[in-house]
Amino acid sequence: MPTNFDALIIGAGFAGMYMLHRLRQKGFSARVLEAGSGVGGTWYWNRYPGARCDVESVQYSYQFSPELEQEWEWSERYATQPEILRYANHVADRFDLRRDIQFDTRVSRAVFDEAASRWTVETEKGERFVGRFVITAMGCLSSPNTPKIPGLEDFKGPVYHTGNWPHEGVDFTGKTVGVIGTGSSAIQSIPIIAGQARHLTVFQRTANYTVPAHNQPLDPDQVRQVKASYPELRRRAKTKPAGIDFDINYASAIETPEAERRKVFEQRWAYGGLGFMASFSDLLLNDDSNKTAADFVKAKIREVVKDPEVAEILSPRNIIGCKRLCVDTGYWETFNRPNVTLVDISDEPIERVTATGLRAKGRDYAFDCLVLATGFDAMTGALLKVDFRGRGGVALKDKWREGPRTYLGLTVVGFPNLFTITGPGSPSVLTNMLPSIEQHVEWIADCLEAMRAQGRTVIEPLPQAEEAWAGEVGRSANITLRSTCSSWYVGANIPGKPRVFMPYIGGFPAYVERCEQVVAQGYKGFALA
Ligand code: N01
Repeated sequence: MPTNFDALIIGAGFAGMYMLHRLRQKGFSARVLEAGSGVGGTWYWNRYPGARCDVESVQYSYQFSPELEQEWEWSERYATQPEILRYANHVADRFDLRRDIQFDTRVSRAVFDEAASRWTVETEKGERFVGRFVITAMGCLSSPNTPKIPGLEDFKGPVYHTGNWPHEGVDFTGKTVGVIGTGSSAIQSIPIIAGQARHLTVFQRTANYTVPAHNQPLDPDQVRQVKASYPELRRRAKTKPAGIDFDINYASAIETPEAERRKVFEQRWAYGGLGFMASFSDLLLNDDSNKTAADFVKAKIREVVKDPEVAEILSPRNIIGCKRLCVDTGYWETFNRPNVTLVDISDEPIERVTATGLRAKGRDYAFDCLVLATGFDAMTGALLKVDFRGRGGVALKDKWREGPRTYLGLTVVGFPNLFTITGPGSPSVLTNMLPSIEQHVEWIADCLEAMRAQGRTVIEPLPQAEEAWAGEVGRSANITLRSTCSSWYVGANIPGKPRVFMPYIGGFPAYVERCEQVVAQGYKGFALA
């Protein structure tokens, strides 16, 4: 079996699959190394109950193939995890991708050989592959965070992590369950777990904002319309900061009269979904504007949750949209159920997990099973699990000790011929991941093609280009309120992680324009050898 390739791609989620397809189209040899036993990345691992995408299905899909767009039929406004995984498998089959994907293969180390200008990639099983280029497609939210709660290993029952859920599923019927965390994964899974469990106790450290999904089956007429006008939908989406075709209201919330403002929020609430944050253009720029939206949501919580004390605990104290907004189906309502208890641990961490449950705020709770909905070591976690060694044997984890630094979120000084799809410093998690992935994949494939045409074999960003880009990522983050709270965007959920706002917040259109300018100016900011 060959072990020498033009490119080695790490990960067979949406990024890795399309990267492989694109490189093949351009006549490059490539091999994908994937830790899981199947394609799908995020959608392969995150099989917790209620998992679905909160970007609408007709937008959370590939656009590189009009035939694929036409033949695939989404069934719901927001696709479930099983449906998205079926889609990923369909893509793998349709484009005959599996023959170049090696499954059950976790990459542990990648070393750049300066003399040969090639990477050697090692796997946990001790296999070695050589590639001119290494392209990471490992996802931004793919390294599950298991907090170091004392005693976690003492618990006698099963412990499940939402980000690494058993493939056979879990039936909570008749069980007592404890859930730790109230982020997106918890907010999606809690209503379903509550519907099965004898009793569910939710441990909440930070209350979160969530907006109703109003999910529904897609109307066939609507699907026909979308299919007839996909290019137009995609074009519109690409003009929006998040790469999602939201209707953005460019008015200021605080400057809009109260009655009118309320009407706008009500309309957005009734429509549902992440577009709520586009109710007004200054919700993440102006504290007073933000407060109008936050107060609106808190009033909704009080309307739904019958026990005023519980409603108060569920009401977030930070600004709305600072942590990633959640989208739910029946989340607040769940706390009206007699079999659900909410425990506020904002002022005191969980003391310890015990053999039979856990101890928090001086009280013991007993469970049959425990669910950690505790998120991910975002954006850098998966990358730094691989021991990348660049020029002079320098480790990526040392280079990024003070936080990640990249040029365009795609390349790193000292790590030639390494590309990071949706890497830190790119819009990635602040956008619809699919168009962001496609834009990176196409940029990288075009770059490799241009290098081949010019007889170049090594590409590396210049230190001043990386420095300038890091400055721009930081400056744009500081303009918005988004960098002000303790979110995974800034690494605050991982003890000891440097606090750096990791994604580029300047918006998808501005970012794409910048990437295109770099190419038009002869790969400005790069040294090509
Ligand atoms: O993770 P999170 P997630 N003790 O980090 C709590 C995407 N996603 O898996 O906020 C007690 O948001 C933590 O508390 P705090 C989406 O981008 C998308 O839910 O740090 N609690 C928090 O409540 C999302 O943002 C979809 O104070 C602890 C929770 O665990 C991202 O993935 C669906 C704790 C973690 O929330 C991550 O979401 C799901 C401790 N020691 C996810 N440690 C879509 O629909 C952590 N927590 C596309």
